[in-house]
Amino acid sequence: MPGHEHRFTFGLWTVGNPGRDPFGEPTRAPLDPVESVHKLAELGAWGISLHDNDLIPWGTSPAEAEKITARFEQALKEDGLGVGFATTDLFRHPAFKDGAFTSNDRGVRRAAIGKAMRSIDLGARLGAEVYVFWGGREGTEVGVAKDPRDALERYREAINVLSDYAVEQGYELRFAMEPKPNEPRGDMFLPTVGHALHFITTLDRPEMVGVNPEVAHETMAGLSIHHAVGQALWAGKLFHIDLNAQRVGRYDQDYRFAAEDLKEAFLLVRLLERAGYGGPLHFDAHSYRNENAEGVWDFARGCMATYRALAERVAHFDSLPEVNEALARSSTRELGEATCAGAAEADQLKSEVDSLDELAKRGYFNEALDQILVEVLLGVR
Ligand code: GCO
Ligand code: MN
Ligand code: MN
Repeated sequence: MPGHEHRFTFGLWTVGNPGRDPFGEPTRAPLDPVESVHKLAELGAWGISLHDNDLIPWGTSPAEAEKITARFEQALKEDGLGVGFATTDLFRHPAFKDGAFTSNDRGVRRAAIGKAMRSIDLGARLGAEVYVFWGGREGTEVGVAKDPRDALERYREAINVLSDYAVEQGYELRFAMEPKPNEPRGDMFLPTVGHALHFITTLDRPEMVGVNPEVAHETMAGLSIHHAVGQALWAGKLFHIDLNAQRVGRYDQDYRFAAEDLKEAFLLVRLLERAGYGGPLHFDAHSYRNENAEGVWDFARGCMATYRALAERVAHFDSLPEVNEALARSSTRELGEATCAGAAEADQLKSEVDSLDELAKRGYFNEALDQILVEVLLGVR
């Protein structure tokens, strides 16, 4: 069983996913958040994450909300579970149909910021360390209806106001932007990790804001999550991560971690382990729709077991002498060395152009290196 050192977390909406899809009604009964806490603790998770309305359904009276929150706090305390991240549901209410922070309607934008403020209060109370912004409805189907420059300016305004708010309240929260290319909107703003990283540089408090990349989201865009997370780490901006699985070119599938593309999952785990990423390892996925309540917990166990198995395979891979040798023949570590001493070397660099024909003769040993990786993954090496 995993222990707290792994910092595995699950969203209340992930294990609580009732199996609804655009073609069919729920196939599983709703799950009490307190029951999710107990069950996840039993399975060895470190914590949970939540949207405001996962815990407090929309329309609940303030008195009732207080009761629900206190009961939930108590459950977390009893089970020793933490809160990985908190976030705001800015996509379910019909008023958000044109966007939340980027709705064309100023009234909706103001209410969206207010809802996020209330939800930040809740997150801080529950001890969340990260506050996530996933732009569920921030986007368009009809491009002509929104100038993307205006939309990004409003997005920026909202994050600036909310970061000021969190600081003024004395909350120790860091923000993480979660990019996604589409679904539910036809095209979403901040579609990839790269877009989000640039957006962060435009903020008033860039040091407070990082990214929350998700395996499925980069994969939907046909991109490599390994590269996306690499760039986030390189920028010092990997504040959180959403782990799941997805096939390229499909609808948003949110499968159990590493249920698809084991090799990319291996590369991702290797990167996280080598980088010493210490944040929550959050599974933002759900059980297949044809599972019942029992299958949900198979799903949760599976996510954690696969992460640990991949981490074990990674350690084994890196311990093999033949891997060391293959990496040397691929010049993998040479990429870690500076290329030159600067423009002062101009004459020398220009003269080295003449070595290109000779340099073209070498191979990079990638076939052999990748074959070792595949055999390690298959357990035959
Ligand atoms: C999705 C997203 C969400 C977010 C969550 C927290 O594709 O629906 O991944 O699950 O992670 O709303 O912001
Ligand atoms: Mn997702
Ligand atoms: Mn997510």
